[in-house]
Amino acid sequence: MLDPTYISMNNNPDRDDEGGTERGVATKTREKTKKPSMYRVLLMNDDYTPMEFVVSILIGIFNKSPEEATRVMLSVHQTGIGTCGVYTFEIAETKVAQVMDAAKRNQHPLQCTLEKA
Ligand code: TYC
Repeated sequence: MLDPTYISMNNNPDRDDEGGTERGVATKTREKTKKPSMYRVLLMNDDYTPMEFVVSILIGIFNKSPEEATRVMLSVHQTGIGTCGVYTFEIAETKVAQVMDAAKRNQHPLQCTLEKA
């Protein structure tokens, strides 16, 4: 999709074109930049990972407040699955890896995945 880009010329009274004769607004077209695809990071419930560990993951990796982290953790605990956040692919992939690494290091079976939003 083409879309006009406005290039400021000498119709701004605070600028001059050094005695030139340009008038008005020049336009050129450019390819519109595409919005990146977004990905949901999902947390799965299990029977063994401590609630406090899940809350600490949501605070430390997903930048949630303690209150929001507790709300998300309880929702996952009650429903089986929940969204930690929605990110571009690279960020979502990094967060999943950080969760899986922390779970492994602490010997918890916590599972985290991503899906296209
Ligand atoms: N169900 C776990 C427990 O009772 C807590 C828990 C919550 C585990 C969320 C994983 O994604 C999870 N200790």
